[in-house]
Amino acid sequence: MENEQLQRIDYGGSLPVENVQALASENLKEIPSRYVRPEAEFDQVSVEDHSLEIPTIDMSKLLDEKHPLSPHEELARLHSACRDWGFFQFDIGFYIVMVRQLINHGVPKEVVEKMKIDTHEFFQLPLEKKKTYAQLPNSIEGYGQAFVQSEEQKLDWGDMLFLLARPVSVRNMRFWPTHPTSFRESMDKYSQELHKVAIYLLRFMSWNLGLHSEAVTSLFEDGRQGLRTNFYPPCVQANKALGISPHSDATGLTLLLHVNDGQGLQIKKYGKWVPVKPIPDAFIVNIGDVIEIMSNGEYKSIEHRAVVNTEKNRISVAAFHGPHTKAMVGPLPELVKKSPAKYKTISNEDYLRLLLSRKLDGKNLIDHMKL
Ligand SMILES: O=C(O)CCC(=O)C(=O)O
Repeated sequence: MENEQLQRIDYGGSLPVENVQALASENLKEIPSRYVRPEAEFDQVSVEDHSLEIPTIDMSKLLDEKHPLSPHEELARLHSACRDWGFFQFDIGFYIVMVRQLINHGVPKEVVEKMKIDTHEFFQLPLEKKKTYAQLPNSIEGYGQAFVQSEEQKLDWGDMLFLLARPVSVRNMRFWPTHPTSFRESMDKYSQELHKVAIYLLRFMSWNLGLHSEAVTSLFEDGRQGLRTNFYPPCVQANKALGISPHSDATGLTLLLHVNDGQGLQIKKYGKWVPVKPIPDAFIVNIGDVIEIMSNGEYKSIEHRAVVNTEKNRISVAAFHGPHTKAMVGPLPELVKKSPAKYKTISNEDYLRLLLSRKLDGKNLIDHMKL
């Protein structure tokens, strides 16, 4: 337990900054200068280029050995999505049908819907109530903003609630909202379901990398899962602000859920920002830095960001999956036998400290890990 306490608090935190939802409700004519991001206005954004739509993976083909179409074809599509894009979407509906049949799964559709409702309700609470769960100094969990490391740093137009959800022993219930009353239960169920999905996907990736099926999953079974709910309020100067700064995810695998129908996620491809059009009821999956490192560069994490709009709130839930704390973060030994290591190997604890001492800035963490 002492060790778990250490695991919770020892990594550093984020400086407290103004609440963006409250700021947005002030009828501002202009946003404060710390939120003005020239790159939001001047970086190139690709429009209506169908060749740049992120791939969609059909989970029913992957999961059903008796599917009339060979799962090999879909495995090959998954492999190229991980290698060439680092991003893909899959339909929750297909997944739910298959998983119900395969592992007697319960009621995931309801789990996802309840998660959406409760997340939405949480952000509608009065500010004072939400602040009950505010981040504390030196803690990465709670309600606030993440990765603010200096008073000069530019800020994102969004608030978030970040919780460590797995392993269950690291949960700090201090930050788990009791309003709405079902939120804790919804988060718990959601966390469990998403962990299962992540393990499935990692198993497929192992096969695709020519590894035995447990090569990656053994590191993630008892791994860390963080749930980050993002709230992006409308912004009077939306073209000058960013909801979340460009970054690649430092963990292994992220599953992103759109709570409402707002569009805002963009990925960087061929030097331009490509808007992601979420398909209704789909998870958007992206490869994080840890999988790039473990796959020795075969799979690539990809830079992404979120933009905001003048009209509507946008809410998303990102579920990050990383290896267990005692794992080493480095290219998998089986892969290094085939080609020389392209990344350093360090302990996961050191890796997490490194992550939390930085601001979000493109792929700066992975650049640091490159040999
Ligand atoms: O809200 C989004 O679309 C992106 C969220 C994200 O990148 C994150 O939470 O790390």
